[in-house]
Amino acid sequence: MKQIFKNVQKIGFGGADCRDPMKFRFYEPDRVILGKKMSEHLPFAMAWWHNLGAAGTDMFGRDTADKSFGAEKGTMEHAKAKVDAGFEFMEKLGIKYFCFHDVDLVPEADDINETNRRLDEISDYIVKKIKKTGIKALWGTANLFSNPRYMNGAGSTNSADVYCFAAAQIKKALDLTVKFGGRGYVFWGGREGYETLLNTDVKFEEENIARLMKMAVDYGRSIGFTGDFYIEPKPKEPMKHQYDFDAATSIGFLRKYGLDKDFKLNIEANHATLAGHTFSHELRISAINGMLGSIDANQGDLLLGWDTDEFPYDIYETTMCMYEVIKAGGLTGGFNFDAKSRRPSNTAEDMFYSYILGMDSFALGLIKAAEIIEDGRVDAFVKEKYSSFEKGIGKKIVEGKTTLAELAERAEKLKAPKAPQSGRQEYLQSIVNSILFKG
Ligand code: XLS
Ligand code: NI
Ligand code: NI
Repeated sequence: MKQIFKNVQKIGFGGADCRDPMKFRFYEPDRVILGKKMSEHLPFAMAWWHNLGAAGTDMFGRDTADKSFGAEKGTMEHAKAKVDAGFEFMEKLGIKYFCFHDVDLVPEADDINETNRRLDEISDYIVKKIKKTGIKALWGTANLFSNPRYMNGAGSTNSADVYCFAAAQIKKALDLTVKFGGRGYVFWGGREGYETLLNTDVKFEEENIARLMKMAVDYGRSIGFTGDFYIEPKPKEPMKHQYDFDAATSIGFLRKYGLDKDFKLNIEANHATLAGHTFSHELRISAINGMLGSIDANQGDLLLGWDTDEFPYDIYETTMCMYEVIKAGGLTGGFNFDAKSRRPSNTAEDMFYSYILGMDSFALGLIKAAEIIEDGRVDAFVKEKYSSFEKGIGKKIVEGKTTLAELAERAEKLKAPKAPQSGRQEYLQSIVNSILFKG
């Protein structure tokens, strides 16, 4: 078959000092870290929409990159060319998974029956590639936000007919996810939110979203989907208020509607920062609730208040992310690069440089997180910090063997407590720095 990225060979490992831009400096798939191969710690995925679709258009200007891959855009030939390009791209980088929306795969037709026919055709073509390469879907999803019919929401719409279209798209996207061997299925509530309470019944909308998710679970299980469903929290954009604001909000919602056994969370770094949290915070909240499923690996710009979807390069962030992931025992999903090259990075080479940067940033983060854990000082400090709850009255509190009156009695006897132990934040940050940077 004709190569699309003729000038790029398979990306190998060059080592930290390597000056060849088409080599990894840190990502060595077979290197064992804490008893597991890097490739198992880091199941990377390509995002179909950004990598094969987004070509630089923004609110102020049109495409800067050529993503026609030799075919006319908007045709089934182009849809197939994207498949060819995508699989060649993933093979060259050693990426084993991809993520997709239904309408990333084919041009959407006016009639949903025709869109579904196109999806059948392209998915047969994709399955052939899957069989040849072993590359599978990490997760699939339905785009329930671009089409004008979703202007008032999908699960939260005021139109029962639009709700049916959302259901139809989810049904088809679940079929495709199963067909592509997907590990998960994502709900990102792009239009599930509101601008003003003056025209919104929040309670009703929330309940209707839950009903749609419940039906999706029932249908998924009925066709043999054994993976996880995920909510991908995001606080705003496109809507002013979105129902899946952050991890804590989404977990509360899932528990309220009895969806917590089938759902986990897909945490996106840039969404975490938009919610006013750190990426690590969102990962920790998910993990302690048994709901850390998958990650959309990108990075925002703290000076900008929207989802800039940049390729991650901040090693402090990737390190602290991997610290959380390792502690949580890994992901059932993986690391989807929901990221796009910057608008002026408009060549095919830039597509590769972007992924090399992202994969290397997470590989280095993994190496450094393992070093922090093996070093042990941070863990030891945290354990020691709470040690007053390991004995005496502290132990009784934890075991639920005391009363408010007994605690008050002890306080009265002590008259005033000793100052609690220092939090030592700066000492701990300096340990992390000493592991990250060797000078
Ligand atoms: C948008 C979301 C989106 C989801 C998939 O902000 O990140 O890309 O990951 O619908
Ligand atoms: Ni995302
Ligand atoms: Ni996003």
